[in-house]
Order: sequence, then structure tokens, then C-alpha cells
Amino acid sequence: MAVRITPEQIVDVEADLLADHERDLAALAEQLDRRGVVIDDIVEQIARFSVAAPSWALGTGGTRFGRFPRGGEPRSTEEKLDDIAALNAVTGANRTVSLHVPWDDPRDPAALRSYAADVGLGFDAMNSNTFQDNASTTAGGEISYKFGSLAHTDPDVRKQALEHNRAVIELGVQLGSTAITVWLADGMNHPGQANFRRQFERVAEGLHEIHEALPRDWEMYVEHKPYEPSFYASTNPDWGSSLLLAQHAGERAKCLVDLGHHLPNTNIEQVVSRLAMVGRLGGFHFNDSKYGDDDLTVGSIHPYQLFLVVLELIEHGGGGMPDVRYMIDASHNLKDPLEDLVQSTDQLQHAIAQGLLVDRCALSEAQERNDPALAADVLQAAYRTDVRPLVAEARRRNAAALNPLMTIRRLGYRSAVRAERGDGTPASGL
Ligand code: RM4
Ligand code: MN
Ligand code: MN
Repeated sequence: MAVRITPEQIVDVEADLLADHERDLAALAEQLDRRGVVIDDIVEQIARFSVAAPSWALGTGGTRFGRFPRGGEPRSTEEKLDDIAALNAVTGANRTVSLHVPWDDPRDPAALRSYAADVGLGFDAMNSNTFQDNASTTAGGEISYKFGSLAHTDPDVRKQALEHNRAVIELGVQLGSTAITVWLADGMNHPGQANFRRQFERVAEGLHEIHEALPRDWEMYVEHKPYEPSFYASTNPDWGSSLLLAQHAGERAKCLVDLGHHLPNTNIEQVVSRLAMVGRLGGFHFNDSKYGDDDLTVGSIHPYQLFLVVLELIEHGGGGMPDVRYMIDASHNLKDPLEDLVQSTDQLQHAIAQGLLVDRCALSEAQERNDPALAADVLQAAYRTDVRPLVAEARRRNAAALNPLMTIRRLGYRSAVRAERGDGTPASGL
């Protein structure tokens, strides 16, 4: 029997928090009222926000030096959905799941779709995996992605990669998804290994063909990454290359920004602005990073950068979060994966609250008057506000938890699934 978290249980275990929450919210409402801010609109906008959970992040992550699973990991795609349902129950902000194929390869997509609907989840962008060999590539014995997929010199390998992407789209249609994200490991590990231009042209052609296979209501997202696993050159290393690829692929191809996929010190909020300006901002993979694609908890290293990125999104959305795809793309080596996802979602909700508090008129006036000190002050006024009561209230409106981490612990979710699933079942993924 799957373990479910209900709104009644949440109200029950949080009974001791409610009175303090209401006092804190009233105090903040009074404070913001003096700034001319109505909290209701902000709470409403936070409550509306949802970020997809990746199916590959429910198991313990690892590095090439090892992996330390804690037990109770999901054994099937259904059990991954169970975990995301528990996550969504406490955050109220993870209403969709993003699958990675063939890490997830449902035999009966219709049944999986109705299983998801039963636990209140839908399917976000599909992800195609052509960065490792799997049953479909090794079946004939000839095809391998060792030297690339869409960029490969061998037309049969490229064809196989294309077929995989088409199959992922078809599966997505059956699940009710409306987008595919293509991240490629293609590139070079050694100078001279391949021809820069020819690799790029082959990828551009392949992405165009995938675009041609999109159903009418679908979009595709191209995700760049500067290095890893290609350590000399990735074929799609940066947002400029990604934009060229999206433009060549077709109208419904856009760029996806993973916060960990930039060289150190890249101004990511500026990247967001540029892509939004030309109508090619497709979506986000949220995480945080100190050095590379570290896949750390969202907002744990650079919370101010997250705030500025969200602010740029709000600018693009004309005062609210725009309708692009949001997903968490993190890997959980030490924390319980569910607790890490709770904290990433919570950080995003806080960054949105802070972003919505920015007085955009005052900011624009300061910019017009060339007054950087005043502009900085406008940003700080929002960033330094303790927005926790707004986020807690938004979650309460969604019948979720005031304090999701405490609540998922008090409800004993992990030990309950551990008792059911056992300890020896590593989930697929990173
Ligand atoms: C990549 C990239 C993709 C993700 C894979 C697993 O670094 O972030 O989005 O699908 O990892
Ligand atoms: Mn990613
Ligand atoms: Mn990544």
C-alpha cells in the first residue's frame, strides 16, 4: 500500500504552529501595508507557482567516488510518483513530474497517466537520454553513443538518436505532456577529435528533424552545458550556440537554462533577459552550484543570484512569473532526496515572494535617473524582507504545510516507505 499524506494529517501535525503563523502574517501584512503592498495578491501568485520534480532525483545521487543510499528508494516509476505526491502534499508546488527516458520506460503509458492523475500529478517536459547506451542502442550490437548521438559521424547512430527522440515524443503524447527537452552529451574530449563545425551542423540538422516531429501543441527545449562529460568542447556549450540551434530547429524550439550549466561568474540573469527578449526562453532547470554542474539545493550557494534571476523572470512576465517551464534538476548525495526537493521548492517560493516585493516602478525610475544607489536600495528593500509568513500562507491556501520539512519528518514518510520498499533498491538516475 502506497503511503499518502493528506491535508488533514498536515493540519493535525502542525496544530502547534498555527497561532504563531497567524500573528507573524498579520505583523508582516501591517508592515507591507505601509509600503503600499497588498499581501493577498502576492500570496496568490506564490500559491499559483509550481515547479516540476524530476523523476531521476528521487533516489540518492552519487559521484564516481561512490554512492551512499539511505534505503527506501522508489523501485518503479509509480513509486517515484508516490514520492512526488508526498512532496507536493507538503509544498503544494510540485504538481508535475518530468520523466527521463529510458531511465523511465513505462510499458503501459495510459495506466501510468491515470496513476499520476489519481495522485494529483501531471507530466511536464519529457527528457530524452542519448548520453549512454541502453537496451535500444545495444540491441543490434552496432550502435553506440560513445562518440556522440546527433553529432555522430555515423548516420546510423544519428538515426537511432532521432528515433529515440521521436519515441519519447510519442510516449509524452500518451502521457499528456506537451514538451521535450533535449540535452546532449555530444562534444569532444580531445583537441582535434572532431570538426567543430560539422558536429554543430549535424546537431542543428538533428534538432530540426526532432522539431518536425513535434505535435502542434508541443514545444522543444534545447539545453546547453559548457562541459561534462565532454571535457574539451561541448557541441552546445553556451546560450549563444543554444539560441542558434533553437532558431535553426524551428519556431517552437526554445532555450532551456539550467542554473548549473554556465562557466563561473556568468551573469545568468542577463542570459535570461536576452533569451526572453527574442522570445526563445523556454524553461529552467533550477539547482545551485559552487564550481560546475554541482546540482546542489536551489538557492543554497547563491541566493542573491536566484533572486535576480527570478526578478528578470518577473520583468519578462510583466509583473508575475511568466508561463515558461520550471523544473528542479538537482542530485542528492547526502540529504534525503525528498527533503532536498522540499528545500529547493521552498527556496524558489521565497525568491518569488522577494521578487514580487520589488517596487518595479521605483526601480525603473532610479534607472532612468542614473541613480545606482537608489536602485540598489529598492532591491534590498525587497530582498531583506522576511517573507516566510507569505510563503507559509501560500502553502496553507494550497492545503499544504506551513513548515514542509518539519511536517514530512513528523509524518515519518521516509521510514514508512523504507519499511515497504526495503533498503536494496537504488532508483535510476544520477
Ligand atoms: C545533465 C542536464 C540534463 C539532465 C541530465 C541528467 O547535466 O542537466 O538536464 O537531464 O544531466
Ligand atoms: Mn539540466
Ligand atoms: Mn546538469
